[in-house]
Amino acid sequence: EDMAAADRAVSGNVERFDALIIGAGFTGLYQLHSLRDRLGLNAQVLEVADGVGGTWYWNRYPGARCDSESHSYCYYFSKELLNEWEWSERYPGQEEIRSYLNFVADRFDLRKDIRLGDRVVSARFDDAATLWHVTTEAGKRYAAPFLITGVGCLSSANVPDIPGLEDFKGDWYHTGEWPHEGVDFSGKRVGQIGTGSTGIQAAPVIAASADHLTVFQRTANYSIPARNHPLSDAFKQYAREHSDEIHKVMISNPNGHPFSIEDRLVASVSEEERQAIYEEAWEKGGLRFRAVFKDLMVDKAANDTASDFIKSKIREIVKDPKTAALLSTLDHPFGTKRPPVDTEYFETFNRDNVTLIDIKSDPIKRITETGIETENARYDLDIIVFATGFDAITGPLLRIDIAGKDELSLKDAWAAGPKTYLGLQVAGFPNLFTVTGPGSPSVLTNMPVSIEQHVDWITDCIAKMRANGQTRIEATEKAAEDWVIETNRAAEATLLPLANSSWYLGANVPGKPRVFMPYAGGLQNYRARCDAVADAGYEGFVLS
Ligand code: N01
Repeated sequence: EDMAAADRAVSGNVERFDALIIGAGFTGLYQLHSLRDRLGLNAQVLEVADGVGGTWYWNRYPGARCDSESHSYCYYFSKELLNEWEWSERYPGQEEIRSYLNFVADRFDLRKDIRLGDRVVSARFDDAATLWHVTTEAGKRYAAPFLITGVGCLSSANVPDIPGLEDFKGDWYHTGEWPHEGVDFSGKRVGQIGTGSTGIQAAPVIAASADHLTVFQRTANYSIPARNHPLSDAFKQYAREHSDEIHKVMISNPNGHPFSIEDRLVASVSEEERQAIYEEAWEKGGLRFRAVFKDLMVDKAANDTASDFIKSKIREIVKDPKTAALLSTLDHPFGTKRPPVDTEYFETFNRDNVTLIDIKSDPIKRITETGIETENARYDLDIIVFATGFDAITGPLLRIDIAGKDELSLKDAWAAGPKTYLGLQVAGFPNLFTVTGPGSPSVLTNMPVSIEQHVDWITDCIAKMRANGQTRIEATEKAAEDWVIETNRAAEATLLPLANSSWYLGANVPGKPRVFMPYAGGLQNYRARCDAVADAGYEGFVLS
């Protein structure tokens, strides 16, 4: 009877599929492959960009590179794929990751089931027919019983609402929507707003070609040197031959990276040893720095030792004492905002053509025809770069007009902050799966590892439903409420909520509810929980 209702609901100009997937990044590509090639479903990916790659399609700003090490920033579901692809550097650059995802799209013949260049604007659930109706900007209409979002956590650009931007006579760009032809900075006076991971990567590269770079800093940031380098043949061979072991490390630790957190406390070593450990980690570089002690993210006193070490490094590197002080006056513990990884970021402030402006003490008042005006000064600029981040995690979902049962909109359901069960489903929105959704570890981890876990869980779930003749799965309100409590509890057990201006909390977007969005209890624990829920017959979900 359901099928009959579904068929009635589908009129001539609605294309019908078994599953619709939004986004052709890491998530969408693997989800399509899994549903189509493992389960034999007729699945379709809808993507706004003119190519695959997701985050790595859009973020073409100067210096764009991943902070995860390349041998871990890829899919592990296929041995063949692992063997066929070779990364060139310790950290993969934007263009190399984009090439990789294009390679994956070709390798698994995915393109024929991906529609590019059209934005999904709405998704509405037809309760009687158990069918999601999806509409795009171009007016295309699709329908499928399952809808899976692979829209990413950091894909909704946040351009701050600064008065006067429309008057600016120069050019301005947000790093997350960078022009494909690139930007020529030579001979230009460039202003950059934002000193997060993006700004910290971009500033050294912009400074190298601009006439002058002015960095507008609201909140100073920690950063660890990346120490990027070409990968040796020996390492490439090692990574290929040990992929099982590397993968095991990645899925059994809290953050999905290919290294374990050292099983020692800061207080368990002498001050001298501690200093030597930090020095060595600083020399090795990258996010591994955070893993040298197990209590850095849970004990403020322990964290202070790492923070102090980094502050002293900043003061050592930056020659001008006033600039050094601005860069090393930090208002949050190390790691409570996503720690950036850099190539010569602090060194950049020793260049003659770079100025740091503290907009905490002298806030930006407006943008004028000729540049940026603060309360106390004017800066003439030819180009403004907004490295101002994203409406993270919930933004990409909420900009689609999603409505579940009884016309309940996702916006209303999440008015006080996101509420999901396991970050995978929202009560009242049957058969909608949100890959790396709020309430899942997502951005606190090496993303491809989290993505593979979600995609595998969803694919297994749909496979089991089909085997059992079930057509609908929905998280219960109670399970979602309990999960919100657990997500809060997990965050409270760490120092993470101490960063007041963190995008993890939504604090970077005015008016956004302040809720710690990702699940901080660790990817390995989260994975075990998801598996246990499935093994218990999808506890907390209602299936029919
Ligand atoms: O964005 P951010 P991002 N006026 O939100 C400032 C991932 N990523 O694009 O801290 C003035 O971190 C804001 O200041 P404040 C990674 O997970 C990964 O840099 O809010 N300033 C901050 O300095 C990362 O965390 C990689 O006071 C304003 C900056 O802009 C996430 O993406 C590379 C402002 C925004 O920092 C986001 O990073 C890049 C305003 N109105 C990114 N609004 C790799 O893996 C914001 N700011 C390499």
